[in-house]
Amino acid sequence: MPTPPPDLRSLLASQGYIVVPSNLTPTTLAALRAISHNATTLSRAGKWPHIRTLPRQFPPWPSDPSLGIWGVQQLMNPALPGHELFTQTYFSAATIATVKQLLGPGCEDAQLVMELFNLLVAPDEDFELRWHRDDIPPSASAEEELERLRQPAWHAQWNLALHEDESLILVPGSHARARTEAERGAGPYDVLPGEIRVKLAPGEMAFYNNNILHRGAYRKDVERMTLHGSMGHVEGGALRARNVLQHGRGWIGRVDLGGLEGEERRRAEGMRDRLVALGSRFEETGFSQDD
Ligand SMILES: O=C(O)CCC(=O)C(=O)O
Repeated sequence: MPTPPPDLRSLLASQGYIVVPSNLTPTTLAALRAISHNATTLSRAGKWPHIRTLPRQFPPWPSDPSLGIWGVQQLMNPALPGHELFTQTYFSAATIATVKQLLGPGCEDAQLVMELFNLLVAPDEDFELRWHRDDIPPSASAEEELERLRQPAWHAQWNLALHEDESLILVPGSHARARTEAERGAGPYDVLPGEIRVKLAPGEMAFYNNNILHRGAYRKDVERMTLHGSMGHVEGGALRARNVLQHGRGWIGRVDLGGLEGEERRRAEGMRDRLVALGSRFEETGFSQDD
């Protein structure tokens, strides 16, 4: 009897992360590497202003790359060369199918919302992110953490590695509980009990709960090109609005879906329109974290 496919939603709920194949063909993987390399070169040369700059961990990032960069933002912005393939990759059938499984039984196209698609790259200097939860500040009490962690995630977030990547460090299970005393007392870059590095081969994706305790450790001499995306559910409302819109909003309505066809195109248009609508409802979202 064939082995049934793993229940990805249960696995994500228990571990806080999962690793799955992206089903990218070798040709698409090579093409994504080429446009990612080009986007990184433009960013380092000051010709693409939407970047993650050193030494800042959270948005808003300045657009001056002179201290170095660790990411390129807004891959689906039609002003970025290569946006067509980035956009096709974001809306790919394989990603949509996994996201729907993770968002729960009965999740339909009409409930999906376009969110972010960025690129994380090897920094110009070795650089580490502090332990954090994306949308809960470190000042939160245990009760406040639990209150937030008990709410449904209303989105799926992933890293899709174009080269081998083991930069993401997390504590499995920590998305479902408040920090322990040891975690609260630890330094920003300390080794935490139970931490693991998420190891991805080229073409693999890690989906993770963005409120799991996690950090990043990046080396300038280790190639990194990892697509960093998220997709939401319409029920996410204000919770997702801040998470997504703090990364900039001018590009959203302009995303070019001309490279998609039929059913895929209609689904993507609906997703984009729902993000535009979210932006109209939440004009001032502020930022999730202080840097
Ligand atoms: O580099 C990574 O994979 C993690 C990035 C991260 O933690 C963040 O953007 O908040």
